[in-house]
Amino acid sequence: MKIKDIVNRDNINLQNCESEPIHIPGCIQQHGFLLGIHSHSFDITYCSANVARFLQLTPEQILGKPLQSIFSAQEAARLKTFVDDEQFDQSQPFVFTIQNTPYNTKPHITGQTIILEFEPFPDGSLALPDLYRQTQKLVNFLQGAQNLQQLSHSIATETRAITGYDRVMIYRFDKDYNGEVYAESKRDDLLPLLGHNYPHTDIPAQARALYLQNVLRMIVDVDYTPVPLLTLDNGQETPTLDLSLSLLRSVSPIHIEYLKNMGVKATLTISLILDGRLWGMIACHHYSPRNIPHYTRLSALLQGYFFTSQIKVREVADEYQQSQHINDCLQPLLNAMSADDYFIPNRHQHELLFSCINANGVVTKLNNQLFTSGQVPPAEDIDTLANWLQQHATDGHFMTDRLIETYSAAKELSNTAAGIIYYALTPDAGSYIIWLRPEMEKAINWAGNPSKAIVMDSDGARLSPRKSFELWKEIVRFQSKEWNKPERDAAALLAYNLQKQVYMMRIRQEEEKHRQLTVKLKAANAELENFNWISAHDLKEPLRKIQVFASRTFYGDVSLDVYKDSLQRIQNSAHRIQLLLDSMLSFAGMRSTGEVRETISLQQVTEQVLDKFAAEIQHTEALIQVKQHLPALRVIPRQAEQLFSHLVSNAIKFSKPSQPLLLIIDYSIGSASAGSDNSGTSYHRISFTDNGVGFDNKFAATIFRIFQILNRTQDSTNVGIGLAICKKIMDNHDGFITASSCEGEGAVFTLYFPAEETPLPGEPSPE
Ligand code: BLA
Repeated sequence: MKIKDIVNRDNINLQNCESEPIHIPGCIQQHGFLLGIHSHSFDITYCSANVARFLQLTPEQILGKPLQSIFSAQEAARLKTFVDDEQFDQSQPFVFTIQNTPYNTKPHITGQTIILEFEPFPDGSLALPDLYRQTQKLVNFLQGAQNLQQLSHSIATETRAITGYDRVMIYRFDKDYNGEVYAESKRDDLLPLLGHNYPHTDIPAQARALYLQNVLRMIVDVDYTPVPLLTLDNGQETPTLDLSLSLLRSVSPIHIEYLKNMGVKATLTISLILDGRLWGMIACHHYSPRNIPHYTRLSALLQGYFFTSQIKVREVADEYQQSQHINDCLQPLLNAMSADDYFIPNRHQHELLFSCINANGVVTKLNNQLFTSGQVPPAEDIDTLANWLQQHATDGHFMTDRLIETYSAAKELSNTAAGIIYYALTPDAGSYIIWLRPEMEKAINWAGNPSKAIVMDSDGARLSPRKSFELWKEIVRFQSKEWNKPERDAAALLAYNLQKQVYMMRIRQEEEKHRQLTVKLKAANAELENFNWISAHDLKEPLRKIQVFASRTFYGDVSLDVYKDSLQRIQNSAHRIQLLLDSMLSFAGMRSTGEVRETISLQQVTEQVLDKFAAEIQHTEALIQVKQHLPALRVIPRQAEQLFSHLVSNAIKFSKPSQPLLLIIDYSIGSASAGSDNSGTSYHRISFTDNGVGFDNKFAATIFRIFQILNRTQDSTNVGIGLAICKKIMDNHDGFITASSCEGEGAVFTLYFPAEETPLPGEPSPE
């Protein structure tokens, strides 16, 4: 039967190399040979074209033959046992002896083929490394290294000592698989690569996937000529042989070109795998061809395993230190929060609020009120950003160190908000917190310009790997420092605590509203009771009179005089009922709702009122003085006028018959008198001091009740509604009125208007 090779001749170039099927090249490196054996029949189905160099048998003499035709029956039986077990102890070299030459053999199975790779022992021996010494050293590194980087240097140095490569690097990936030479040990005369960065394209995704399966690879001589794999041509489609786990696998020609451009002749690469992800590699370079014995490879592998076992521990230790520090800052902050229900309104300037997670500024919005601290963008930019976050962070959380990637306006915010952590505090847009970090210009030392990693060849037909590995500095802009885990956790904890505060605040505000409502309801109830009493008592009295006098006119013979007198009395009573009903209606109509407050001058109001009473004032020779100019306040204009009218007309009404009225209107600002419920709050005080009849001071409180009449004057129009209305008006203005007097020596009525309306925290300030 004819023989054919299975070489993959797809045209691989730099544009399609991301999809190069590197696991099925169909050829191997030339320092060993390969046999493929059918796992059931044990017939030889594949062999590398160079078998004759090792076995003195041509492919034609081997292919299709049973295994025993090459190996002794005993060796063939050993292999069968291995296949049945599907177990293979990697630590022991699987030594096949063919024609009295021992070969280091790596058997493994792919599909229905057992792949046997044979390498002559490079130094002709099976020398065991000094494992005790190696382990001892590893333990010393462990104790001596302060951090991961120091440990990396020790591992690089020791791996170089064990393997003898010219350069050994610990190559570390970032989250996008760009890499950095994190630690390096090298021959003195070589230029250092330490700190150089390489773009992710240098090790494409399929290569990284393969290195997760196959953790140790060698290129013995980059100038090798690939050796084709051969199989019998049975006229069917050419098969492929998966060499993923193979050691001799021929390497991607692009990577070979890459190494040649670097001047490297041989490599050894060991995968560093952490939590199923490629964390990095131990990359060894040699500037002449190099092969190392089986046990030396295993020793190098041990370095890799030891190192990866330490990465997590070291990272956790580093992280622990950071979180310890953050916790130290967090605790006083949380204490302050639990001590103050209005922490943000009162203490949003607390520096720890942003410094504890190493942010440079923080923006908090609580019930639509904005609080900022540290370095923050202008308010209108905050609003736009917050709206965007509200729409895009549908789960109420967003975090980035490159806002510019998702938010186009971020460029203008780079000096405050290149990176952010956002938490919504309520489902609506009214409450949130955003921590901010400015951009951190970062210089990356690329080995060559990464955007020119692929350059056109001189003939333009093919692409070739970049030839320049010279230092190329890139300045990365519009990015902040990354938010690490302890910082992210602390932000989440703070946001959670603030959320609780916001909800508590809302509950308290609801409570306060209800409390105020209850007070109003109580007052309304008291009024109603008064009304009841009035209708039951005050109204009944004139009604009864009407009945009495009306019946007098119905029955018996009454004289005209009596008749007239009765009619007169009926008319008086009806008039009084009319008056009482009018007063009740006007009082009931005194509601604060619906009437808009305006800033008006109370001085002007007073002057208008005095004008209104000018005739009476003149008539009674009353003297009314405004001692201190009255201020302009936010009041309901109609009610202010009513209020001042009542107080002036009251003073006139209750002046002493023997002495003209002297009424002094005075103004001051300050807290309410000590002992009052409202002491401590600041008020505009307007007092009306007269020299009239006054009243017994025991009525100082009840005087404001509706239909309270203290001084039974001749005036039948007085139903005792004026002061009740005054009180009502002051209630409507969130203020109050007091009265005091010494009977016969005049009275003082004082109005208290709140000096400043302090809004509840979180509520918009009044218009
Ligand atoms: C493979 N590229 C690799 C490997 C390394 C690198 C370590 C693993 C193979 C090995 O050598 O064992 C890259 N080697 C480096 C880097 C340093 C180093 C960065 O020593 C730094 C000091 N390579 C390119 C481009 C492509 C490419 C542009 O630069 C294609 C888009 C491909 N690299 C490529 C391929 C492999 C590879 C296909 C797989 C080689 C194989 O295993 O067959």
